[in-house]
Amino acid sequence: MSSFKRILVTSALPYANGPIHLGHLAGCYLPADIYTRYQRHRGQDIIHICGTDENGVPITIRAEKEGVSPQEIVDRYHGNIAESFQKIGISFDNFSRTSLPVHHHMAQDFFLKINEQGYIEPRTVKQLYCDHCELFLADRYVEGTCPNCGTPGAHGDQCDYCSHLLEPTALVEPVCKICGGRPRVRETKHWFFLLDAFQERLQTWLDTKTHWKSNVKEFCKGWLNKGLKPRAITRDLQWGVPVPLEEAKSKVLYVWFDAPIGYISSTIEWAQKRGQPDLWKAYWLDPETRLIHFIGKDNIAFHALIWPATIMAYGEYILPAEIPANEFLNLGGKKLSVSKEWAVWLPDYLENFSPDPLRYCLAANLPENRDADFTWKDFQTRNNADLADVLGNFINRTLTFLRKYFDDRIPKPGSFKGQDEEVVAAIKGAPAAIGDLIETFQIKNASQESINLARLGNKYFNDQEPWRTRKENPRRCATTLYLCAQLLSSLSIILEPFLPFSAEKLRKMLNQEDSLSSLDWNQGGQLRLQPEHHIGSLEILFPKIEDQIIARQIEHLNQDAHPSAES
Ligand code: B3M
Ligand code: ZN
Repeated sequence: MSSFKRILVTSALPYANGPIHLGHLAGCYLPADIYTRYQRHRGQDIIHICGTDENGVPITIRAEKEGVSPQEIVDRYHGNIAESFQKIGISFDNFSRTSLPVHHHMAQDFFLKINEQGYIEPRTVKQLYCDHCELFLADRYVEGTCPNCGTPGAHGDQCDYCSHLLEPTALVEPVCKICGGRPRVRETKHWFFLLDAFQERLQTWLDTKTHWKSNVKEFCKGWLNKGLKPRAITRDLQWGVPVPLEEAKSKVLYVWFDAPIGYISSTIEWAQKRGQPDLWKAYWLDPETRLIHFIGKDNIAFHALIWPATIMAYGEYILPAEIPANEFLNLGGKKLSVSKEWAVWLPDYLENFSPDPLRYCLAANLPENRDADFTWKDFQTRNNADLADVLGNFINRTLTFLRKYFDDRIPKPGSFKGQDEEVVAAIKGAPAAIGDLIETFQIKNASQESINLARLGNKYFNDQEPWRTRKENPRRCATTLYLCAQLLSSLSIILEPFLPFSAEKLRKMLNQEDSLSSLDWNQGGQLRLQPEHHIGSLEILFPKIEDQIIARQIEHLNQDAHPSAES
């Protein structure tokens, strides 16, 4: 397990144009939260920074669809998203929004500085224009067949299917997303970031990232082999960060130019809220800060190439040390799709279930190296088998036995032998074994290693037969229950990053009221409960989820979905 002077974790800023769905959680927010909670409990100086992405076409399209202002859309969904993240236990240190003045200021500062450095130039370009809507069609205002993979429904700036970045004029048979009309090509002026000027420096920098995940390395290699090209970073829109140039008055910054700068502006806001307005500088200017961007694979180009080039062009801030991009989470074997309403929304989930079963089900099935699939049946199985029958059962049988035969107290053990030593070794080794997996972003395996501690506990309980030794060999029985209780104490710390709500309840049941801020990860490897320690009251942490509850969710999902939700 390694330590750093400080760690700055960011997770991708969700567009404030709709609720969070399970794909978002599995893509970056849940792994980022598990990683951050773990590092916090090791006493690592770490902050988790995020916020809503409130500029650009994804917002204005939603506003036009609903006939309301963009401000009304971002106000509604900033609140909706912040609340559902809080309820599912994503523990950000700051959750800002890119419509705030602090962000507009930072994004304009970036544009002006990079412009002064000579890495931005104006160009007259051909753009798609809709005469009917009297609008230049950027990004999601136009849709067509992707020239790269042939999938229809590609946006003007990116194909959701192959993640390829596009220019609207490259689309095959483009149509205006507002009126369905055929746009025509018209000239307009935009400002281009000279991304190609950074080809060499990016290649040299990426060559040092040999340990990065192959999905990120392969994607960047593909782009660099094709040769980087200048990219337009302004748009003919009213909503967004105004371009700080007199001759660009009617234009705003392209949302993907300003959004990653939102990581910095959110950190500035965090420092201001703490009453230490300069504290953000240590996180963004000190090369000893370890910057980690948690993202989904559709954001690799922006985070591993364009944003680092932007930082290089600006010339002061640190570059990302890690970009553990996840693949996609599918739903019932089909691609999760907001437009086709084939999604499980987090607010809907939270109305019917508690947070930890979903945290665990997603953590156990994260799309770390390949796409994963969420089904309601799998969710029920993970809850009923792993959480209720393994973890819940081990908690319940140990604490009930202590209640019935040891007067709610931790017994004094005899000498350890055979299987006892195995249990002691498993406890002592847990923090390092599971910590190493989390630190190398193998969070799915880490979740399974953690629940295996409870599996070991059940096996030990069964093999030792305390119900028999209670009469025949009380000393042996006392040793068994002493070690089962130590395993529970270890689990109440080791499980905190994955199941924060249940881990807290378990600590309470063990009468170990460690506050979250004083939790020490390494104590998960110690035999912490002293003989005679009095345990607290018992509760059932993981009620079983019945078939009819799941059937209702499956029906609800199929009812909402457009028939076109493709497989
Ligand atoms: N708003 C989310 C997306 O592409 C985008 C991420 C910005 S991170 C700076 O779905
Ligand atoms: Zn139109």
